[in-house]
Formats: sequence, C-alpha cells, structure tokens
Amino acid sequence: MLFKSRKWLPVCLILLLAEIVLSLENGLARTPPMGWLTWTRFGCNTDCENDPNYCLSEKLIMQMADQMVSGGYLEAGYEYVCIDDCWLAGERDIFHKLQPDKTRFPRGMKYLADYVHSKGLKLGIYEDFGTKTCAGFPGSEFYMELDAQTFAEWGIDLLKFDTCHSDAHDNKYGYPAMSIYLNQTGRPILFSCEWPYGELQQNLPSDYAPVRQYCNIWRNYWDVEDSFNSVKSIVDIYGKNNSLFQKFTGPGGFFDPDMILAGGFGMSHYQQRAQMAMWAMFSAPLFMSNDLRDIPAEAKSLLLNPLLIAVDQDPFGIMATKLWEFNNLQLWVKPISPQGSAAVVFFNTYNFGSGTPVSVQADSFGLTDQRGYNVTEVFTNNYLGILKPSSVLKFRVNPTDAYMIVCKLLA
Ligand SMILES: *[C@@H]1O[C@H](CO)[C@@H](O)[C@H](O)[C@H]1NC(C)=O
Ligand SMILES: *[C@@H]1O[C@H](CO)[C@@H](O)[C@H](O)[C@H]1NC(C)=O
Ligand SMILES: CC(=O)N[C@H]1CO[C@H](CO)[C@@H](O)[C@@H]1O
Repeated sequence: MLFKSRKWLPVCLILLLAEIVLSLENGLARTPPMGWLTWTRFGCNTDCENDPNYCLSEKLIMQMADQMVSGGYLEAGYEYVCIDDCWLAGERDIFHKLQPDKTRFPRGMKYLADYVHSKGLKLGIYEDFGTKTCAGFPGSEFYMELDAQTFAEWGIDLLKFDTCHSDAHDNKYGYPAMSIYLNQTGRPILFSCEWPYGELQQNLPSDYAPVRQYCNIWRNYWDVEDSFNSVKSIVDIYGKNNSLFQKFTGPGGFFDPDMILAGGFGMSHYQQRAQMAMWAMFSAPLFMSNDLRDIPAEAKSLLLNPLLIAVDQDPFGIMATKLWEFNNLQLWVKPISPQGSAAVVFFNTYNFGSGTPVSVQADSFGLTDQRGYNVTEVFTNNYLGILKPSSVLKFRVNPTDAYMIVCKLLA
C-alpha cells in the first residue's frame, strides 16, 4: 500500500511541552526508569521448600542483581531491582513496623539493599495503599508515615504502591499523602503509583494532573500478560487516549504500561520486539520481568539494543503520536533529540499471512526538513542512508511485529 502525504506538524508537540503540568520534584525519573521486577515471572511463589530456585526470596533477588551486572543490563541502563508483592511477613512487628518474611528474607531488607547497592544497583519494594496488599499481606493504610520511614531506613530506592483493598475514591488523598511522607524521609525514593489503575477498576475517572504532581510513574491499565493480545490491548488504550496521555508525559513523570516481557514464554521474538518498540515510543519505564539467569540470546540482544534504549531514554521524554491506523497497521512517530529528529514505528497487529508491504513517503510521517535525515533500522542496526522529504521508503512489516527506524535530522 502507498501512503500519501499527510502533513503533520512537529510544532504542535513543542507547544505541548510548554504547557506540561507540574511533576514530582524529587530529582528522579528524568528519563523513564529502567530495571527488573519480579511479578510476571515469579509472581507470589512463596514455596521455597519445594521450589527453592524460583520462589520469592533474598537468594532470588541477589542472583538477579548479580545477573544485572554480569549480563550487561546495568551498563545498558537497567538499574532498579524490584520486588513486587509477597515479600512481607503475615503481620507487622510489635512496634507495627513492616517486616519481611523471616524464612525467605532471613537477613532483612537493609542487608538486601546494601547488597544491591554494592553492585551499583538500586532496590525497589512493593506496598499497597489499602488495608492489605493484593495477595493479602499487611497494607499501608493507617501506617503510611511509619512505612515511608521504614523504607528509607532500609535504603529503599523505589516504592511500587498498589491499590488493592482500598476505596479508589480515597486515592486522590492517599497517594499524595504517601508521596509527602516519602519526601519527608529525605531519601529520594522513586514513587510508582497504581492510583489511576485503582480508579479504573472501580469505574472512577482519573485526573492525571495531581497524579503527575505526586508520582514519578503510574499504572492506569490492567496488568500486562505474556501474550501479544495483552500487549495489543495496552497499545490500543494509548492510541485511544493519545493526546490526553501526551500532555502528562515528560521528564519527572511517565505513564507505565507495565512490564517488558522479552525473554518470557508467551510471545515470539517478533512480538517481544514489537512490545519493546512500542514501550520505547511511549517513553515508558522499562522493567523487565524475566529470568536473567536463563535468557535466550535473541531476547538478550533485544533487551540490550542501544538504539532502542536510546529512543526510550530520549531526554525530551515525549510520548509518540499515533498518526493513523489502517488495515491493522498503526503508524507512531516520536520526536527525539536532536530537535527535528524522530523515531518511527509501524506496528502490525494482524496475525495472518506473510506481512504487510509498505511504501511510504518520508514527509507523510513528518520528515519534512529539506536538509534530510540519517535513517537507521533499530532492530538490525542497518544504516539505510539519507532520507529526503520526498524519498520513498519500502519495507515489510511482519504479522504481530513492528518496523522501527530512527531518523536523525542532518545539521
Ligand atoms: C522534597 O520536596 C522538595 C520540594 O518539592 C524537593 O525540593 C526535595 O528535593 C524533595 N526531597 C526528596 C527527598 O524527595
Ligand atoms: C549521519 O551518518 C553519517 C554516516 O554514518 C555520520 O557520519 C553522521 O555523523 C550522521 N549524522 C547525524 C546527524 O547523525
Ligand atoms: C484512562 C483513560 O483515560 N481511558 C480512556 C481511554 O479512551 C477510552 C476510549 O475512548 C475511554 O473509554 C477510556 O476511559
């Protein structure tokens, strides 16, 4: 198919940046945070007796921290090692302080944080705004100030704050309160909120201005699952709410479409790279949930792809614009540095056939500068040469895959 010139003005995006709303001023998440999170791969496996190598334990976290360094992930930008639900003991201690499960985390969280820090990494932990966590462990409601202090004492660097067992009407009070308590500890702790996600689950509308003001990253949709359908459903929500979400995205605060599943079981290599491409286009946090001790080579090189990571980590921190969707093919364009440059993704959601042949003129996706652009294909690192506004680019997009290029404006 041939896409005719559809003019698109990068100027709109510059205006958009100018009116960006307040963000949380803790100095963190200037670019989308990157790291690793237990949930999709290890879930709430607490059975260390029968499943010692896969249960949620101090040993698992330390092994992942080791792998983050030796596998080159830290060097590529993945710095947070994060524990999700199910690390807690069933009860608070006699002083009402949170405590980890003693058999699975025998040396406590301060020890684990020190270990993770000694590797040059940061430690993330999980709690819940409600009376209990999603898995039924003690929640933070009525103890938020104490819990913030406890996390700071332990040396925690990121808090994922869930929304189970709470009334989502209270999120607009509870999340700001926790944000302020975290601030008062004096320790910069990246605040990952499920505030709008809680509202979605209880059919309440979300106001993203305060969310951005009190959180560094925020979930607003269902958990990602290890399937292309799940990834597609998330991309669809970002497409439907594109201009709204763009307004609240930028250094200091980002929408969180949930974990990266490259290296998992449920998606093909093509689907895994399509997910990474879209997340990079959204300026989304990149938290892998996989087993870094055992990762296919293809998935590893995808996770470490420097061009892809550079698009995600672009200092402008803009969320891509969805220009069109036609016959299951979506076109997304993200302005990146240096000014006037762009990352471009063709995302094919069709799951049949041998791919979609595309023939498209560069100015139809915003490459209108006569000086031209250096164009490189992201997954293969193929340099495609210089593209002028009238140049026509021809390629195929595989079913449930993406085609991704980076176009740097020639000075
Ligand atoms: C707390 O908030 C103030 C004002 O927004 C900010 O300057 C400071 O860096 C914050 N401190 C931490 C530890 O987040
Ligand atoms: C464009 O590519 C050429 C050849 O690889 C390189 O020398 C030049 O620095 C690039 N320019 C930009 C703006 O990226
Ligand atoms: C979170 C959010 O704002 N979601 C909206 C995205 O767009 C769909 C379809 O228009 C709405 O139904 C959602 O409320």
